[in-house]
Amino acid sequence: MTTTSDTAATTTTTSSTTARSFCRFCHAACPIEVEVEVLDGAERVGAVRGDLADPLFGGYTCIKGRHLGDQHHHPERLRTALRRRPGGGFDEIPTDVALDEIAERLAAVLADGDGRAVASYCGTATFQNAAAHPVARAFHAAIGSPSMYTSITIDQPAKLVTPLRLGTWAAGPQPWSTADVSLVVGTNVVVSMLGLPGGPTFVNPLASLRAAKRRGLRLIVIDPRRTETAAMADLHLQVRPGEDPTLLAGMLRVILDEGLIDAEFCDRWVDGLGELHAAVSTFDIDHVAERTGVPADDVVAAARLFAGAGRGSATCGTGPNMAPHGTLVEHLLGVFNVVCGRFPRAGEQVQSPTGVLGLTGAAVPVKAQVRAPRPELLTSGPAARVRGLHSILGQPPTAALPDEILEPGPGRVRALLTVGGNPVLAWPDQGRTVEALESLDLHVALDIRVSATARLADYVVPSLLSLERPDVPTNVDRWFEDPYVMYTPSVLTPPSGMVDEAGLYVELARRLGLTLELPGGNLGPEERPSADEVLERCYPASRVPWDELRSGRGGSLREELTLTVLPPDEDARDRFRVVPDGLADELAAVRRDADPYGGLEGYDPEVHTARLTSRRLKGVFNSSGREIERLRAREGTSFAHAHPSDLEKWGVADGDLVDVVSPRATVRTVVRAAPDMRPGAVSMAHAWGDLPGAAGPPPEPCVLGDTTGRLSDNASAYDPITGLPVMSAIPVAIRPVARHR
Ligand SMILES: Nc1nc2c(c(=O)[nH]1)N[C@H]1C(S)=C(S)[C@@H](COP(=O)(O)OP(=O)(O)OC[C@H]3O[C@@H](n4cnc5c(=O)[nH]c(N)nc54)[C@H](O)[C@@H]3O)O[C@H]1N2
Ligand SMILES: Nc1nc2c(c(=O)[nH]1)N[C@H]1C(S)=C(S)[C@@H](COP(=O)(O)OP(=O)(O)OC[C@H]3O[C@@H](n4cnc5c(=O)[nH]c(N)nc54)[C@H](O)[C@@H]3O)O[C@H]1N2
Ligand code: SF4
Ligand SMILES: [Mo]
Repeated sequence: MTTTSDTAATTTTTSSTTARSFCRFCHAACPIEVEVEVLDGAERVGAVRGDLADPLFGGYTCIKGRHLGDQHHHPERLRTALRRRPGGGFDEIPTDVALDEIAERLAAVLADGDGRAVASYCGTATFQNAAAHPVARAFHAAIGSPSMYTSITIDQPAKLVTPLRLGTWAAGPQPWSTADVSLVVGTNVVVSMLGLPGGPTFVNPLASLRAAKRRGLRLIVIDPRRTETAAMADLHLQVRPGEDPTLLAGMLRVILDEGLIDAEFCDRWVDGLGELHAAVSTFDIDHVAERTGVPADDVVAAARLFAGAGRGSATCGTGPNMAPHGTLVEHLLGVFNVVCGRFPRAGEQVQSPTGVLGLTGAAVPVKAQVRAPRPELLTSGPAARVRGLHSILGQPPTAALPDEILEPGPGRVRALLTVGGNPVLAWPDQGRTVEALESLDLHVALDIRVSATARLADYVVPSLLSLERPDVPTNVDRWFEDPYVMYTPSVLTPPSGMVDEAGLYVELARRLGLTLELPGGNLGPEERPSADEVLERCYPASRVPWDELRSGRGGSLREELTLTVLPPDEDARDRFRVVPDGLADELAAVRRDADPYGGLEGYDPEVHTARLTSRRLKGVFNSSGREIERLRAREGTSFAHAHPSDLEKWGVADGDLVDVVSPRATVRTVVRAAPDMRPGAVSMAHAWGDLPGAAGPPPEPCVLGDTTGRLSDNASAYDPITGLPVMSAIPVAIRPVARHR
């Protein structure tokens, strides 16, 4: 195995040491202190606590992070590779043997001449390993395969699209720490830690929000649920799920009608204001109020509060991105920032838009000017074989992957490496997903345990976990508003017979005789680099030299890394385009149609009268965590939360079993009366449950829940640019289930 590295703990004596590291249970990278006990030569993670000495996070952790030990030493943790037996079930085999066989079978697929046939799906765990994506990309380049899928495209793929259609500000968004107002749409940072640039910080979010409000921040939240974040809001618009396009168009109309824009900024940098005004002018306030369920006065007040403030951005999370017209919503939010000129100007201090560490590129001088839209990039990437979709910025659409596997013909995806992801529970349209996974010629899963997806794989390869490898926080590097840097060595000695997400590709490349062209130099098949050497070769442009990074322990603030925005080039001519091709038509369709479900097969407005939204739970991370008893105990199951008045309407009581019926499928769970929900909206967490039918009828109480992904339909209604099907604001009926006792 290549994945060895310096370790901070000793393995020889019976002892206890404390290592400083950062948590990677989720993306948020909270700095931690990890007690490592060594008993008879075996290391065990003891207590995990927040690093009180950290200058930014100040010791924040959540319940998941504090259970990192349980995750690492879980009895179900996979310690050797598994190979599917012809008759069903798995045989344990040495990981080296599994990797040899996998490489051989990949070579056979590649020998047929089409690199496209070999795909990867890199799930959330790959985002918590800085080396994973650069190495996976190099592997795909080496085999000539554009089929490198990630969970980004079933998350907020509109975030790839908006900059290409609207344009970007080279100096990034205004830092949230200087905002007077913050407009937050369909995101719940207090639970999710989603640190959208320009929006509320993910660093100790509740305390940060409280402090910001004390200094005068006005918070506007648009969410059908009175979330933990909405509870902090000055103005909470409890929108009907799926109706944000109408609400935002109505608010933009108010801003434009009342001339609340930054006229000077718009003159200099913005094209299409007149077209925009015309496109939103049909969204009269009475229509907006009726359609969205938000009182007209609140719509107007929110528009005035946002546009009337001096500084502060609008940001959008997963909820509306996954609802119908997700790219439209994300674009309109971008337009709020553009017309109000909410961007840093020359002389202001900002972090580098490439991240404090500059991990994702050299720290270029940042200028106060627009980078032009690049709409041609929406269709110039490799074409999908279905639905007229394209890879956008190197990201092929995951929601089309099942069909790429199932559709016969040249270019069919025949082999899949599922790396740190759980398609069976997390992809939309579980029925189609399972059908596709079962028809692969080769399916390999790299996981820490036998997940629902791994159960369908031909090989399951045991993965190293976070405390067993060095890392830098690539996910959040771009989100820090302070010049904060951090590195962790491997806290534990990496167990033998396991690889990490990058190591899998390194091992396969070696066996296939491939050279991986990494940003910091080639990695030849003869080399056996340490995990630290791989990391360094992935990020040669780090603004802090690697030796210096590695010699530090814990996070630190580096004032010298702060950047000052430079004036624009004198001949800067690029401008934002607020109404790109297709936008006015899409807005007109929103205004015209009675609901956003045109084309959704089986949809009946008389039957599917409720709208199912998603939520995150503090105790679990997507499908990860509920295998850990103390985390599962906290969450219980994935309840269907709905307003008490809805429960009455459906004839059910808190704690009853219900069927949640979408036009595509049904899931069963326990209903919970939730006064924080808007009537007509239902809220469930995703990625619970199991393979369809695997668990039989749910026990009572239904401890393992069910998976909402089954309710989506990939094929009949999807975003025409991103291919994302309806994954939030899913139209559903709620039906009581006869109790079996
Ligand atoms: N209906 C609905 N569907 C959704 C969403 C929603 O809101 N609603 N959200 C979507 C979003 S935003 C996302 S990002 C996707 C998530 O999609 P996925 O990334 O596919 O799902 P996860 O459950 O995060 O999968 C993580 C897997 O990695 C394993 N794992 C945990 N730690 C490690 C590790 O260190 N190494 C390795 N190799 N494996 C590890 C876990 O056991 C698990 O099997 O789901 C999407 N699906
Ligand atoms: N503890 C924990 N943290 C996580 C995760 C987890 O599973 N657990 N998952 C991680 C992942 S993969 C991601 S991508 C991020 C996501 O981070 P967020 O986007 O903040 O995710 P949620 O907390 O689900 O917040 C989505 C919100 O959108 C609202 N919503 C749903 N539909 C609509 C709609 O149509 N309109 C409007 N206006 N609102 C709507 C929901 O009520 C919910 O409050 O969280 C990450 N963090
Ligand atoms: S929020 Fe929790 S799980 Fe995420 S990094 Fe911080 S401690 Fe870990
Ligand atoms: Mo996500």
